[in-house]
Amino acid sequence: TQSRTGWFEDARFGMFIHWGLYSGAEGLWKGEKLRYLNNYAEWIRYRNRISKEEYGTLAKRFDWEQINPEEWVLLAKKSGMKYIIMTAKHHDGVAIWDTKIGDYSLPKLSGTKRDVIKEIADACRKHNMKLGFYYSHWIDWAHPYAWDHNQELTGHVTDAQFNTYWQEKALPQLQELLTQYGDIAIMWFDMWIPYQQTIFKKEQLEQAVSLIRRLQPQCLINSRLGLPTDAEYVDFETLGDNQFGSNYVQHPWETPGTIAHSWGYNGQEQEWKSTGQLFTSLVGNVALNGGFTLNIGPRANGKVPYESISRLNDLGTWLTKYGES
Ligand code: FUL
Repeated sequence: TQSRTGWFEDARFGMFIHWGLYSGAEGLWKGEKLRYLNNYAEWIRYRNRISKEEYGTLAKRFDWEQINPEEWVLLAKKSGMKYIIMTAKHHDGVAIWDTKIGDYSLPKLSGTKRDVIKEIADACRKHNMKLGFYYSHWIDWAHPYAWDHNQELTGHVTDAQFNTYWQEKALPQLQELLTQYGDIAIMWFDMWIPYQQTIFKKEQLEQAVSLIRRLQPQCLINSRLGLPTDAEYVDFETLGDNQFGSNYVQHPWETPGTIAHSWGYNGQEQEWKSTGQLFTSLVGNVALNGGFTLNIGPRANGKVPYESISRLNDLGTWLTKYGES
């Protein structure tokens, strides 16, 4: 795997983008703040117990005149970042691209022909930026048979039902992402407990690995897929959110961190990290031979909040001056 991961080990710094239907809620639902302290704006459907239909109405808040993914790519470039990980489907189960698997996608819900995944892929190609996709393979609140880890929204799901979700939605959507948008540098999965404690069977996760290896042999797979971390399955480790370098890891690794508290845009955000904290994370990860994937949450009109832009500009200025390119 050395050759496959070489660029990633050199890259060190990337941009994570959390942008989806939840961005339209801005951390508020019918005047009510996100329920429970310490929770993320991209979890609002779950936290505030919003029905699938009502949640779908957030699509009306997207301002397609203004949305321009190229701006995100240019911001990443200017900030000294070498790759972008874009949320293609988060836990809410809403595909950001024009998926053929069902109607619950951002383009269909908002009645647009635009495909932000295609647009960001084109912009990345144009500006020589590596692109990866975040795909929530485990949690999908939009599918009745996907596994809700607390079984609060979907209730009990049998193994056979879960396999229906896996075969009919997850794998075909992965196939779309891997075949319609050119070279994909990373597939970033998100499961934070070992698969044995979930509904997943090893074979199911292996099906995802073989699909990726077959369709995009250079594409990297992160450890949150949930399989054991041997080279065959995992190209790099994703450490805990906002943590860095706490233990020795044998693979290339990254820490995903967010610039505020939430990952998705939250109009109520009160915990912007300082530029100093972000420097510490970047330098701390790199000093320990890892990488840092720093998240921003653009608004439903595509605009990146000023608080994020100013911090990224500071990091970019410093990297231009002192960093190795
Ligand atoms: C976590 C998710 O639950 C968060 O919403 C976010 O996507 C973060 C990167 O990973 O596991």
